[in-house]
Amino acid sequence: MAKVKLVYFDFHGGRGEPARLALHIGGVTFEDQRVAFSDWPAIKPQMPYQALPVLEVDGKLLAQSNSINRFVGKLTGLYPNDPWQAALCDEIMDAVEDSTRLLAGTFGIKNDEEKKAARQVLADGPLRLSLQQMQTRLEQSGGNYFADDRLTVADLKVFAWIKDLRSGNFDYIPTDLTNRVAPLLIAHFERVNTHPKVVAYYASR
Ligand SMILES: N[C@@H](CCC(=O)N[C@@H](CS)C(=O)NCC(=O)O)C(=O)O
Repeated sequence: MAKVKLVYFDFHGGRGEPARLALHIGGVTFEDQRVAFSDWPAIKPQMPYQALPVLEVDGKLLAQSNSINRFVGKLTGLYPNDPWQAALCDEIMDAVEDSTRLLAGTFGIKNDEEKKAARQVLADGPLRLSLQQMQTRLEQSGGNYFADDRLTVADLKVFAWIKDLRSGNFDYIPTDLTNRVAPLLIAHFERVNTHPKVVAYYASR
């Protein structure tokens, strides 16, 4: 049995959360290394792209969140075998990455008024559009899951993203944005959130 460690920051969300959930759902024993922000500068240079998440498997490092999600999805049975369904799974994970990058682009804005303006533009424009597009893709895949008509890492990726958007952690991103513009994503969020293994995961934290 491979020795697996997931290295990510210490919060429920972000790019590391889908892999944590997938490993938990799949019953894979793993070390959940949570890096304090104060420890990050010392660890950063050792990471392949100086960023997290990073998955360590028997001492070997794998970076880039969606690559980790695919690998973990294959380990846990949460990634489609069918090439087309796998591609749909990849597509939605990349769509979430596009939006994540846009929001991450505002993290470094020091001036609060500038940050407010930038985030309002995002919320009213590209983030809103992306949520609507994801909702359409969900409908086109049958309405319940994004690929393979069952839970996959794609659903966990969207779940973690919607969780982040609703968290209130991002000033000036309205927490009800998804409710207003993409209600089917909220229904999808609840579908994942009430999965017995997801309930058990958060209850254990
Ligand atoms: N493309 C990368 C982006 C990774 C990334 O930017 N991670 C953020 C956290 S979500 C990070 O490590 N930030 C700290 C830093 O860049 O110093 C991925 O998908 O994993």
